[in-house]
This record gives sequence, structure tokens and C-alpha cells, in this order.
Amino acid sequence: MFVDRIKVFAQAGSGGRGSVSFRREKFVPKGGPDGGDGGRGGDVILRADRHVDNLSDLFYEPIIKAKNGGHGMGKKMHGRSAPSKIVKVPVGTIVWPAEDRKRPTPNAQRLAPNSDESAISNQQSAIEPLIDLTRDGQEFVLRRGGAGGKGNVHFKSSRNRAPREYTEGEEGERGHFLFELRTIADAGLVGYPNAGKSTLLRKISAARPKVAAYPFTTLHPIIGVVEFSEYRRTAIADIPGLIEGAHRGLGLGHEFLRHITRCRIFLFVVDVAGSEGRNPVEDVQQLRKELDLYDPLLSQRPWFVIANKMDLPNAQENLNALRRKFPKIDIVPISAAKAEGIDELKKKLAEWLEL
Ligand SMILES: Nc1nc2c(ncn2[C@@H]2O[C@H](COP(=O)(O)OP(=O)(O)OP(=O)(O)O)[C@@H](O)[C@H]2O)c(=O)[nH]1
Ligand SMILES: [Mg+2]
Repeated sequence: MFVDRIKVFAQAGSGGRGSVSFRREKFVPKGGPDGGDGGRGGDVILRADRHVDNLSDLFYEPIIKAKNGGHGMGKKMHGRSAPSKIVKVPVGTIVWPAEDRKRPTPNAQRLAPNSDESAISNQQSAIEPLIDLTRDGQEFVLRRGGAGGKGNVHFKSSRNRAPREYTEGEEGERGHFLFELRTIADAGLVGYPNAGKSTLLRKISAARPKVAAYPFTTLHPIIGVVEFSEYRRTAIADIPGLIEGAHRGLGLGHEFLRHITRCRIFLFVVDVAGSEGRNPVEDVQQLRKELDLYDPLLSQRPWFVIANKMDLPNAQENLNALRRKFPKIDIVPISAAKAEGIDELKKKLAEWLEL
């Protein structure tokens, strides 16, 4: 299962209670207070981990709790501080505050793209994210554990030699949050279903997205790493095919457009042979429009066209038409299936990304 948005409840540990105790030893009458302090409650810490590729672990456990600190004990012994609860999340996870509505049940629903929570992530939203975990190993203290309480040893005074006072440990912080994954990749493959995006990714990287002759074969974003010489490399995202109206939530496109919002460049992959009856020029125009409607900032980024399926009839003619229509845009003809034009494409990729 691929989960890229989920609401969670986090509760840090509370501090342990301070102890009320008196020293009792042979030959030491009225030994005085010796109740130790409580230990600290555990923090809830998020850690970005490149080996985690989505938020599905949290789907099964949307309630994150750190342990409470131990209570203080006699002989001035401190309670044990609780360890931090470390939750691994994929690199690219953004954390938003969410209102304190009802706590999610253990079987939290995956958020529908058009649920009211989806408004939270909208670019127009005034809500600022708490953190954007963009680097492998980056940590964020989501909720802090409470300090331990004080034992009665702290309350001794000249007037009160046998204090029975102590303090409770502080409560751990808690709260509701929305975790949202926005994949981190340099380039995004954008195209209609069956254009051959996944076939292409398989040819240029070690990623193995499923390829099939039916639309919406790819059901969630997949990242492929393309290696160049001298250890240069780049990450490319393959997302489910877009269809007209994707920005309004049609097809699978909308749900996944946010995964390309961080891409520096867009690669429009079109079936240049028009083998399913579409026109490649219109395809490019429509794909650009969908990105623009989703977020106008996206259409301002550099974009290029990958004219796929050059092995099929009518491809050359349509390629010429594309070049006439977009004279200033790099258009690279390939056949992903026959692995033709791939080297040239990789060269261009390095150029576009200034690698
Ligand atoms: N003739 C020909 N067929 C191709 C080429 N590239 C891909 N195909 C075929 O087109 C179909 C769709 O390919 P996919 O790579 O799954 O397409 P996609 O764009 O990832 O599709 P979705 O994941 O559904 O959006 C498959 O049957 C591929 O074999 C090509 O260069 N030439
Ligand atoms: Mg695919």
C-alpha cells in the first residue's frame, strides 16, 4: 500500500512524579527527606529516512506515543528518563498542524484527495507547515516530553524538616498533525496514461515500475535514479498518468500532482504516434494546462518534450508538427520500447538539469 497523506495523533511522554521518602537507617534517627526526582518523558521525534518510501507504517499506527518518565524513588534516586520515540518517515515529508478534532481511530481512513483536509496542503492555504523534512537523517522534535517532578528532598527548609511536598511530572506535549509526502525528484515525467512513462523510466534507471497496455498501470509515484558518468546522478519521478481535468481530481492525476511540485523541470511524455487516437500537439498543450491549473508556479518551470513511440506509424509526421508548434522547446524523439534515442535523451537530461 502507498500512503502519502495521513493524519496522526502524537503524544510525548509525561515526566515521572517526584518521590516523597525519608532516609531510614539504623543509628540515623530522623534522617530527613530523600525522595528523588521523576525522570523526563520521552520526546516524539520524526526522522527522515531514505529507505522509507511512503507513510504506510503510520496507516496502521496513526497514534504515536512516547513512554512516560519513571517516578522518583527514595535514597534520592531519580526516575528513569524515557527514551525518545523515533518515527521514520520518507524524505520529503511535510508536517502540518491539524485541528484537534476527534482522534483518529487505529483504522484511520486514507485521506481522499478532495476531503477538507486536502485544503490544508493547498498552496493558497495560510497554514504554514511545521517542518519539511528534505534531507536523509534530518530530525524534528514533533512533541516534547514533560520534565520530571521534584522529590521532597527539594522542599526541605529550616521550618519544615520533614516535607511531604513533591511535584507531579509535567505532561508531555500532544497534538494532531497531517503528514504529507511530496516526493523529492529533480525531474518529473508527466503524460497521459499509456504514453510510456514507466517504460522509459525502466530504460534509464534501475527502477522497475510496472508496464502494461492499459491506462493507470502506475498507481503511485515511483522514483528512478539515473546515473551519469563521474558519479553524477539525478532522481526522476514517474507519476500516474494525467487526464483532462486532473487538477479537479479526475483520474489519479490530481492526487499525485503534488509529488512533482518539487521538480525543477518537467518532461512531458507523449505518444507521438497518436496510437490511441489523440493528437500529440494537443496532448502537450493539455498537459501544460493541467499543471498550470493545479499551480501556476509549475507552468513557469522549464519543460521539455519526450516524443515516445517513434517506432510506430505517423510518428515522424507528428514529430514535425510538434516541432513547428513549439520551435523553442527541446523535443527528443525516442522509442522507449525499442530503447532507441535513450543515450541522446540522457545527454539532454544532463544538460537540462545542468549536471
Ligand atoms: N510501440 C511502442 N509501444 C510502447 C513504447 N513505449 C511504451 N509502449 C507501450 O505502451 C504501453 C504503456 O506503457 P507504460 O510504460 O505502462 O505507460 P505509462 O505512461 O507508464 O502508463 P500509466 O502508468 O498507465 O500512466 C505498454 O504496452 C508499452 O509496452 C514505445 O516506444 N513504442
Ligand atoms: Mg506507468
